[in-house]
Amino acid sequence: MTLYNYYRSSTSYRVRVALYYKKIAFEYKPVHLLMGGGEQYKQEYRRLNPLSEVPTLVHGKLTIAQSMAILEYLEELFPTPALLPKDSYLRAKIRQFCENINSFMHPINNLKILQYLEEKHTYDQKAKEGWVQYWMPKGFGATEKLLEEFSGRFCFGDNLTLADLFLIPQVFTAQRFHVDLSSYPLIRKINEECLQLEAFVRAHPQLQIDAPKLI
Ligand SMILES: N[C@@H](CCC(=O)N[C@@H](CS)C(=O)NCC(=O)O)C(=O)O
Repeated sequence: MTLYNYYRSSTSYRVRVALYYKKIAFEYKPVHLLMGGGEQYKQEYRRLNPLSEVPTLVHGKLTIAQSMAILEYLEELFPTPALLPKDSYLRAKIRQFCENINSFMHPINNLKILQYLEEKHTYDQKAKEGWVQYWMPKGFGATEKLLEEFSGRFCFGDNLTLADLFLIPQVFTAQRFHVDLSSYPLIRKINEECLQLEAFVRAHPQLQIDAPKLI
């Protein structure tokens, strides 16, 4: 398998955790989202992903985009260790949780949206942070409510699920934009818990081959 991705892309981070957690060997192909106007726009990459986004998984002759679709594919091909429980209601609630992040929260902080605000509406870094800080808590509020009902050691009980793979990268992005997380004790607790796990350590943005070196 080959994963086209970018070190600090939260959607890429989700997939990396699954690959490490399920111990699936893969080749890491960096797609730099900023260099030279963004490698995601190169013709060669657009053939794999016409939306010009990461991640994209290539498995032999098969190409899959959209992190949720990739994760469901990996779960079906490599069911152990499971990232979804057997119970249909819980599976649906986990997908609801993931979609809150994927459909509501993530697009708000997506690079191309922020670039548009900068280019067309002259947003500077502070204004972009204000934008993210306005919207993201609405999603985290709904997330915390779900956690009050379903969480244990992790988002849904004591087993790791897809919900954790969506939450932790979103927290990473929130921290980049200095979103105040003090009102979300469960989110913070689960974030700390997950960051101890080997799969999250290995998938962490700062450890990826395309991450800038910290001096
Ligand atoms: N819903 C997609 C979103 C993918 C996405 O937006 N990826 C971002 C990085 S986190 C991206 O490639 N952005 C490129 C850009 O905005 O130009 C998924 O879950 O895979």
